[in-house]
Amino acid sequence: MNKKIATLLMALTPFTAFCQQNLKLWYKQPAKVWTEALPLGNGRLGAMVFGRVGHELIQLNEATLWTGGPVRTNVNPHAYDNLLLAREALLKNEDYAQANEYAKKMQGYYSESYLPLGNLTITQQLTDTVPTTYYRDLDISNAIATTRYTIDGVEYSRQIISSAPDQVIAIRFTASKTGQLNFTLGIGNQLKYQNVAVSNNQILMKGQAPAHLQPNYVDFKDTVALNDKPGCRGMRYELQVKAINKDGVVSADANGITVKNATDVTIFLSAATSFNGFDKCPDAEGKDEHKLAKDYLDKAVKYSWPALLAHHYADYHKYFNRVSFNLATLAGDANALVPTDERLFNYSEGAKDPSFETLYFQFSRYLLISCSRPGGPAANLQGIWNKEIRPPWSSNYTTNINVQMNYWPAEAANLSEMQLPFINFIKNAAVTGHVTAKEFYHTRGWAVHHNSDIWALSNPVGDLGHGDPMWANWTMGSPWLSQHLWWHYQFTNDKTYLKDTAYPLMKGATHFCMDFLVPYKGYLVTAPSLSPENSFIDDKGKQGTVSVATTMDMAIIWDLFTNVIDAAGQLGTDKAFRDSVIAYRKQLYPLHIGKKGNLQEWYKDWEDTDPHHRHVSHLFTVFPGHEISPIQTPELAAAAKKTLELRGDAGTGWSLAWKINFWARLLDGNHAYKMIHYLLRLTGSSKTNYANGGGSYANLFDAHPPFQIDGNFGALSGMCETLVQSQSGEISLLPAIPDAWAEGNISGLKARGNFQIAMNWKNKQIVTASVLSVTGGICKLRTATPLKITGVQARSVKTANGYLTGFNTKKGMLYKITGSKI
Ligand code: FUC
Repeated sequence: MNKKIATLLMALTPFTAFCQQNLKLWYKQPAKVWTEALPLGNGRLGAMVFGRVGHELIQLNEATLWTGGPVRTNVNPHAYDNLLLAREALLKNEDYAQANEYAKKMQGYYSESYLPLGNLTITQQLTDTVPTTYYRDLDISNAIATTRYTIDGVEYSRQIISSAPDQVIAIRFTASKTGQLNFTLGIGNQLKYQNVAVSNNQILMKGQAPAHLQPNYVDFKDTVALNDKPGCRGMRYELQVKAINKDGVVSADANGITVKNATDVTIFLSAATSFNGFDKCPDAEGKDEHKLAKDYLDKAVKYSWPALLAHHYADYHKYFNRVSFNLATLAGDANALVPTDERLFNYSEGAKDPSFETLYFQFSRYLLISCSRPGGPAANLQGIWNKEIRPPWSSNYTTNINVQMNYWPAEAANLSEMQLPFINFIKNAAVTGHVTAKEFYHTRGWAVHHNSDIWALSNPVGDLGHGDPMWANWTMGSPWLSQHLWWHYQFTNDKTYLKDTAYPLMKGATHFCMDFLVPYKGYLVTAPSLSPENSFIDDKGKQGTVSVATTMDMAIIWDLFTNVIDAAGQLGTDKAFRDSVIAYRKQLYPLHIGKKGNLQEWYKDWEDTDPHHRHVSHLFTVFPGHEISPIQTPELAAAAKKTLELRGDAGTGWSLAWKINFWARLLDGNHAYKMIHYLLRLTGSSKTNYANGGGSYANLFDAHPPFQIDGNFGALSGMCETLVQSQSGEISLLPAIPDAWAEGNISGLKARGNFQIAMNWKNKQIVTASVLSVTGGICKLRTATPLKITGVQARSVKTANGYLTGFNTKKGMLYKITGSKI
């Protein structure tokens, strides 16, 4: 961001009487379990800080440390023949069971897994194990975790950061009395590893990841071992630890680093892997992980703690400080004095705590800045935080909702750069997906299925017939991923990016969809087709999953076609292609309202096997799509609402988060708010629950359960959607503001067209607001009451749904707005 924009942004911050809220997660006791530990990250190096007294545990991750290597080609030469057979079974015979069998024969291999880097332990020699004072926190306005305790009159303090500018994790350990620090540092991992002392204050751990690992749900007994079979060996990794002491004595051997009689010690952790891109063998063609880690470390150790902090804060604040959000609260700052676990418990019990909601909002922004940085891999199912050698669902990328949800809030919450790793992943997936499209479907373009990984796997998973087609064979990855390519353009107005990056990829996904669609009874349909992970009861009373033209398939394709038509129009290019997409879009099997008044999920108005299923895939049309809206398509919006009512409010963490977005788009802020409450229910369970266990852990991580980060990001997106929406060519201010948020202010939210919004509201109506037009263009605002725009001739026009105020903006100009009562 240039200086001028930064200055203008400062001016955006509205003046209010609210106290600046205390953005900390804090606790009165150490973490017993991982979901009580506090996450730090610089996009690449992740740390989970337990804050223990005598035996500190810091669990570590490096974002590129995965099993496996580049994807194979020609994995299933029979796939295409079985596609034709599945189509015949579906379109000629309506034999869904038979189609299911053919679909199994269209499968390739499973994805790989994301791995932990290891554990750092700090064993401290203390005269007592029970401290007289104890405190730990995560300060999300500065991205720093602190643990403080007093024993025998000595206060010990550990502060820890994961620095993006210096690419190390740094821990400053101090004692309030001279020479009282006595501890040993150890490092270990569940992977095979070897520890070596490098010098008298430095050790390193090196190891290698397995060349392949089956997902945990496939073979629970499989042991994790280096796979030496011919071909590409697994990824190498290295962790280097160095202690810099101001006083006392430090020594090191292969077992660890020992510090004696010190007062102030800074510990540096540097790590790297041999990962060298999705298409390079991480062993034979890998990077020099030792040199990478050493170079980061050698550079960082030259800096003092204050210098490290200064670099870290400057970098972090650049992103985090873009948005401020406050809600009026009668409690003032009192709730911030309650420890976060208790606060979450009170909230679960129904306590009103608006500043907890804004803390959660900002925590999700914190998480995105911490787990997704330009140049690194996309945030996976657990962001970058994983302790398991065989993580749930491989901690990979699931493309039928989860990985997209990670990036739903990136643009609106003013963290556009954090979406770049995802865009890079999509680019890679288009490369492997091109081969998949050709080999499995004989189509142009690129195809991606249900799961992917750092290698950009794109084939249908299932190990050649062992996966259930209801998830394994889902085909709509490339069109759904393409939505994010388009959003990034819509929010940035970057035409060069549109022309060189987004459009060619979107066109490739469009080619795949055009070729995959088949004519059937006067329409273009998908066959085989799935509504992710859900099943139906057909006309004959039989349960099925593989069918024709599910609503989600048609909606995702409609979305891509609509976006690519718009993109080609904006670039003034490809007229013939654009015309053909328009013609295809007209023939898509349309949306239907079912007998219960709901939006139909399937080709026919079949019953659901599980009416409360966690996936509400057909409402892609409402969010993240925009085919249905209460303003433009009120009948369909009513049907979507009915669908949500029939589905019920319960679900997994991500399902609850999705429902916040649905209700916001349906302009029911109070129901959206109800879902926020639902998601912010304290749970300690890590036992997989597919039905109704969704909630939040004591460290505010989302609980599927188990932990999945998508719910954190989905909830942030939903909160943004209650405040600003911009999906239909206008910017709606406070479109679904809940009663509980009747008064508040926010600055720095983004809207499509590259506008930055600040608003101050009371009684759910705008008092003052401002729009910063970053790149110029027409701005159309929809509000409940008329607006005045300083220095601009603009009239608010009354419509059936509030007022519309349109005006032309100039690049870099800030427009001040006042609301008026009706
Ligand atoms: C999809 C969901 C599951 C889980 C998994 C990672 O398969 O249906 O609930 O979130 O992704």
